[in-house]
Amino acid sequence: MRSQVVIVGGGPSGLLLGQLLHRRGVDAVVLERKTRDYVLGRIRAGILETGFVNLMREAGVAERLDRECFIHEGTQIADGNEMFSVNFQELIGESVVLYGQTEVTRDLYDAREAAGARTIFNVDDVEICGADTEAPFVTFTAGGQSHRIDCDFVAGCDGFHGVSRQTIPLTVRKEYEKVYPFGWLGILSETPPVDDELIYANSERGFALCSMRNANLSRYYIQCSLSDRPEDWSDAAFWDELKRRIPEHVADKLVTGPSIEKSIAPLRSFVTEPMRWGRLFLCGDAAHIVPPTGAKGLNTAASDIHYLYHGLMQFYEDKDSEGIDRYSEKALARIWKAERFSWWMTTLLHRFPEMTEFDLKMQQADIAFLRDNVDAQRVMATNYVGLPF
Ligand code: RFL
Ligand code: PHB
Repeated sequence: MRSQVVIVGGGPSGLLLGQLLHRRGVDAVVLERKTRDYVLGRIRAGILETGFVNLMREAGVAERLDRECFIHEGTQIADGNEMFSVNFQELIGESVVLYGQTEVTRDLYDAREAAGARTIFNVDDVEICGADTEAPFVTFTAGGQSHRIDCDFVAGCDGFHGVSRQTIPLTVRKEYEKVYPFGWLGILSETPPVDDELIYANSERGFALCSMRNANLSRYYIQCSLSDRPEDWSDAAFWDELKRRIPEHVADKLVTGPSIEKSIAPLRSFVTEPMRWGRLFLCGDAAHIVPPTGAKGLNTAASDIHYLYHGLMQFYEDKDSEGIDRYSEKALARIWKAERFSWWMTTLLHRFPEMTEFDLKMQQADIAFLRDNVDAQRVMATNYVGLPF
């Protein structure tokens, strides 16, 4: 088999790249380890930056997104019983969009199928070979048979646990990592959201986030211990704990109900450099992870895809390799800023086990400064809505 590009991983990064390339006549096969239903069952991101939405439009897959998304002009920050808003629209004239990652992925799979583009599910033993030569190829097994696809380029879009990053020799690759001493326990429930906007809450009992998917679907998170398991938390225990971490006047109007999904995510900051090795390019979670506090994970994937897509088109249409040669440098410049912002929001809002009284005072001063200072709010708004590509 031959394909101009092989995309390893059929999550949002791989699917978006595949769709953009397909629209411009570049053939790209997607290899996915799981089934489509499995990928669609993962509840993850909710907040999209304008840059992400624009890429979905460019890929011709934003029709439902434009119709069904919710525009969020700002967010609420709670500190104990106090709450204040950071209004992005008033501060910098921009907003973010709420549209679940599940829906993004569904739209991309639907478009891929409608276009007749090739996706191979349930692949195993993926190996990326000859990435440092002019003639790379990818081998894998599917349906009990071995396969080989020769290609011009490989896009490693296979998430944090994928094989693409591991393909880059340790002598070339440098990894930067910070593991946080807590996780997020998240639930999805068919209840109306407690507020029109997201509420990021710092409390003495730890962080909480009130988010949503639509008028009758809420998404809530609480900071939890890394040793907790979802089954340790009954729905009643979750709701009790959430109510104790958000301001009383918000807790009073919280509508509770049975959870339809419950999961725990560990929190990590991670970047690998470089993001390119020969003809292999890493994109999205394969190259970097942020803690979810700044809502940046999927959005940093989008900027990678933007740079790689334009680089590949420049190569195929203009025979110019400048875009792909500068891919890693351009992508990393933006990623480190998103890493800093996500780390800052995480540090601002969580209780760390080793926090001293001094650390607590610093955190309180940081929140008070944000509450009282319009320039501090503008800095937060600028980062939250997303830096330009
Ligand atoms: P994914 O989504 O992990 O997809 C990778 C795909 O590759 C497949 N795969 C392989 N396929 C073939 N061969 C192999 N060897 C393979 N190994 C793996 C996997 O099955 C999978 O289908 O990575 P991608 O596409 O880079 O997308 C990244 C995003 O999923 C991620 O950054 C976001 O979900 C992060 N995130 C958020 N991002 C935001 O921008 N806004 C948010 O509001 C937001 N909230 C969140 C989040 C992530 C969370 N969790 C669970 C970590 C909230 C949470 C709780
Ligand atoms: C979500 O709705 O799942 C969500 C929203 C904002 C975040 C993280 C997750 O920062």
